[in-house]
Amino acid sequence: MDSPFDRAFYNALPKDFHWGTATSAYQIEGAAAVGGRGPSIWDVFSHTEGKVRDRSNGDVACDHYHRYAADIQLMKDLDLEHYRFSLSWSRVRPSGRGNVNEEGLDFYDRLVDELLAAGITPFATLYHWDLPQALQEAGGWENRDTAFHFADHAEVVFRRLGDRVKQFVTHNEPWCVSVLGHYIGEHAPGKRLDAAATLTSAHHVLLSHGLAVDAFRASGVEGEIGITLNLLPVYPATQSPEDLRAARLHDVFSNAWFLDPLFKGAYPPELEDLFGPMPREVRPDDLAVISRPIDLLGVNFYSYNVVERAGNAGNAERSGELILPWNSVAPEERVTDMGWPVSAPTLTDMLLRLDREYTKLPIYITENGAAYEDQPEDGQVHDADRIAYVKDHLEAVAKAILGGVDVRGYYLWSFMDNFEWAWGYTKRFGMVYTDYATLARIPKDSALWYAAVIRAARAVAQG
Ligand code: IFM
Repeated sequence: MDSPFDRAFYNALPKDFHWGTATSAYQIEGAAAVGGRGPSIWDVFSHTEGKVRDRSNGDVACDHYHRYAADIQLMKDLDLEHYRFSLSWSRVRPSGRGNVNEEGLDFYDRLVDELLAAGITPFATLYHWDLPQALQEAGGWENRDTAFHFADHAEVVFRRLGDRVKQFVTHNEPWCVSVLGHYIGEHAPGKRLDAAATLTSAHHVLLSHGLAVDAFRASGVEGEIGITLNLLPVYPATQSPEDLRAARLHDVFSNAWFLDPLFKGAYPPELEDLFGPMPREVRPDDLAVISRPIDLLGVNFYSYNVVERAGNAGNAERSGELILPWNSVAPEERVTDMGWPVSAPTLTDMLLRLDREYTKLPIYITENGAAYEDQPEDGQVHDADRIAYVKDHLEAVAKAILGGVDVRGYYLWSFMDNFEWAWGYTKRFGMVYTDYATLARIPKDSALWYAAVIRAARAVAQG
């Protein structure tokens, strides 16, 4: 299959651009009760009636725990060069603190060795939402101690994998941990409408990030560390002061809440307009820890929004029961199977803005992709929509690079169809199709297309 890009596209990218794909532990590993793994909040949540659309859970998922070698062989066959995975905290430390489970660490050791043997560079996420249940029972992310337990856990991982893994992110999408987990209730631990818990959990996640960065520096590991945020460009429907204010508040809610403390050492004042006063758990000295210098920023990107002011409570947008002071009016002529509007140029905008307003650090697109209703036909999956989505977003990345943004890599979400949290197995994000009845993997057209893109990029880079 020919690459759809012209030479100018490849020439825009740095020669060692990271071509990769991404997954997370709970979404693919399965083996929930194997090898000494302790339960996480997602085991408990997914086994609670009414929490997951198709009543499924991650007990088996893609069974990657047992099939990792074949999965890595498939990655190699697809010419992938980089792989972002997450570690299950409760596989490494079943209760979140105290005893380390050597069998759990051994799994990640084998995974990393197998990747390196296949010529694929590992990129590790330390936390992708699966908090050990024992820590939740002690208050979860609302308890300040959890931040310190996370840093201890991170240190164990650095010591064990840091000789071979050279890039880490502490957290994946703190917004989801806090808002989906403590306000909207769609994610574990499933708290709803608790503004104090929402602000406090977000703060402790950020604090734990800073503490883990300190642990990384102290470990002496030669490598890079950062954090991954899910960012959403927000545009006002008109230039009226009311719509501009609505867009600003939505931006605070989705982006500045996390970007500001990390890169400016302060929370945006408008956060209080949304959630009320900052709880006392937010200690002023914490901001210095949260804003410790990092080496890279991970950006997860899926969609965008256009908003107008909410005229009154009756037509304001509801998120859970949170009455948000804006109405979403993004055009919906092109949406994914998640219902998320698609507009790749908004990714360019977001990257240019990060460079302008927040950081000159290397940026990695640690996730980008789309769910579509894929169906195998005679052993093939023709996912033209996904190819178009990824192509447009890669072009948007190249445009940002030409605009001066230091983007170093792209990790397609996801390597294979997997457990999509509250949506269970009903949404398919993979470039590889997972047949959940047999657990067979079928590379979709997008996987073959992406492999061709990578091969062409390699040929250009080699001159
Ligand atoms: O599947 C998730 C992933 O775990 C985090 N980022 C968004 C993806 C799609 O919803």
